[in-house]
Parts: sequence; C-alpha cells; structure tokens
Amino acid sequence: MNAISSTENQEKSLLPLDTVFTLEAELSEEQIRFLNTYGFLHFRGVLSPEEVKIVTDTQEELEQRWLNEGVSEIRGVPIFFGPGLGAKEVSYRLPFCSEFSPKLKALLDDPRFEPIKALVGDEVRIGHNEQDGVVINRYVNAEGSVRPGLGWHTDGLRDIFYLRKPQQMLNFGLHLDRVSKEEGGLRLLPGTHLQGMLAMMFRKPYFISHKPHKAELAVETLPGDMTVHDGRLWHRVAQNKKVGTQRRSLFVPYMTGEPIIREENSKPVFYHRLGRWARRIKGGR
Ligand SMILES: O=C(O)CCC(=O)C(=O)O
Ligand SMILES: [Fe+2]
Repeated sequence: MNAISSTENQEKSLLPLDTVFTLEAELSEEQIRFLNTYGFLHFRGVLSPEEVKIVTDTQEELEQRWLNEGVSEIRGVPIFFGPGLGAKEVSYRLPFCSEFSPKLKALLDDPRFEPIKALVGDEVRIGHNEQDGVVINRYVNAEGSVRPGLGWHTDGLRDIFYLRKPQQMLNFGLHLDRVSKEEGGLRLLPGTHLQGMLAMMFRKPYFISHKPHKAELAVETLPGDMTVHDGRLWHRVAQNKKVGTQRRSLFVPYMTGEPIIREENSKPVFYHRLGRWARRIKGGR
C-alpha cells in the first residue's frame, strides 16, 4: 500500500464516505487515499448479471450437493444449514467454493481484479485452499434461522486463531443482492483499521454485539458490486428486519505470506468450533 501518512490522507481525502467508485484498469490516487484513510472502497457493477448468476448457481449447486451427501464440514470448516426462503434447507456459509467450481475459479482469476490484487502486494494469491477459502454467505430472516446477520468483528483476528501475527490483508466482497440501508447489509466503522492491536481485539465483543454504532456506514449495494476492506476494519452485517428476506455475498481472500493450506482431513479450527457451539445454543445445527 502506498505510504501517505494518515493525517495527510485525512486532509486530502475530500470525497464523501458513501462514494461509490468504478473499477478501472488501475486504481486512482484518490481511490488509494480513500482506502488508506477509511479502510474500504465500494465499486459498482464489477460483475455482470450473468456473472452474478454463476455465483448464485454455484451456491445452490454446492449446498444441494452437500446437503444430499450429508456433508457438514469441508476441510474442518463447518457448512451450516438452516431454513431458507422456500421449503428446502439452505447453507448460510459455504467455504472453499472455488475449489469445487472451475467456472467460479476462472471468474475470480479474471484480469479485471488485477488492480485490486496489486494493492495487496506483488506476491499475492487468491487463498482458494487457505483458511476458509472463497466463501459464499447467505443471511436469512426466516423462522428458525440462526444467521439473519453477523455481529461486529474484524477479519484480521482470524490470524490469531491460526497462531500468527495478523498479516496485511484486504478482504474482497462481491455482493449478490440489491440491499438498501433499511434492508440491513454491510455496516463498516470507517478508519478503525488504523487502530492498534488492543482496539482490534477489544473494541467490541467479537460476533456477539450487533448494536448499531453512531459512526457506522451502511453500504447500499446492487447485485455485482464489490467492496474491499482492510482486514483490521470493524464491520458487521445488519439483519433485514423483514421476515422472508435474504442477502447473499461472496468473500475472496487475497493472501500474502506463508500459506496455511487446508487439506481434505484438516482438523476443525478452534473458532469454528466456538461458532458451532454458539449456533447449537440458538437451536441451529
Ligand atoms: O457478507 C458480508 O458482506 C460480510 C461477511 C463478513 O464480514 C465475513 O464473512 O467475515
Ligand atoms: Fe468479516
């Protein structure tokens, strides 16, 4: 990332927090300054409607296949199922998706994402088989759902569970639904990526707190939008209050540093065991 200091960033970055950018062959200085200052960027229409369908079709195929086969985890990472909008059960979180879909893998390897990768560094790779791999999420507000939203967290803390110092990391989210502020969706706390380690660990109780923050930004998306956020930024997914609604997103980890490859027979990760335990308390599985 470029080395403009954060105070200089604050002075120069005049664009409003809710600016939505267009992804071009290179990122502009303004975009980089925005990312350095606030810890995120939002791009409109990075995937075409046909490409959004590739992702949602992959989600449906994989969840159906794993449900039929009674698979409950992939490489030690749970896939959890629950009620969807129709009669069928659905999965709320599918890990390692690109490993099972060549079409999806090819889409994510498309050159349009190069300027984003360049932000992370020279030796950057998509973590197709690292940590949780490429994840497709589904948040459902329906009777019995244990995942209508996701509490406050940073993504960087995962590294601590893997017993290593949080690496520089950017998370890339592809948004698959139209979501207005009233319909819930991604909420970010701009600038919190510049905090120290203590604030990253203790600002809020991880995944437990869903309380709106006065400084939070609601990211309003159209299908095919992309967001990039710093792994140290605090964020959450606000639930849609309306029953019978869902939101879907795909997360791509761009990695640097020593890979931690997850194999077929990898043991469950500690924080996923905690998650499973918490879901069971809520009556899920
Ligand atoms: O669905 C989203 O937009 C965010 C998901 C997220 O924060 C996560 O999986 O860590
Ligand atoms: Fe996250």
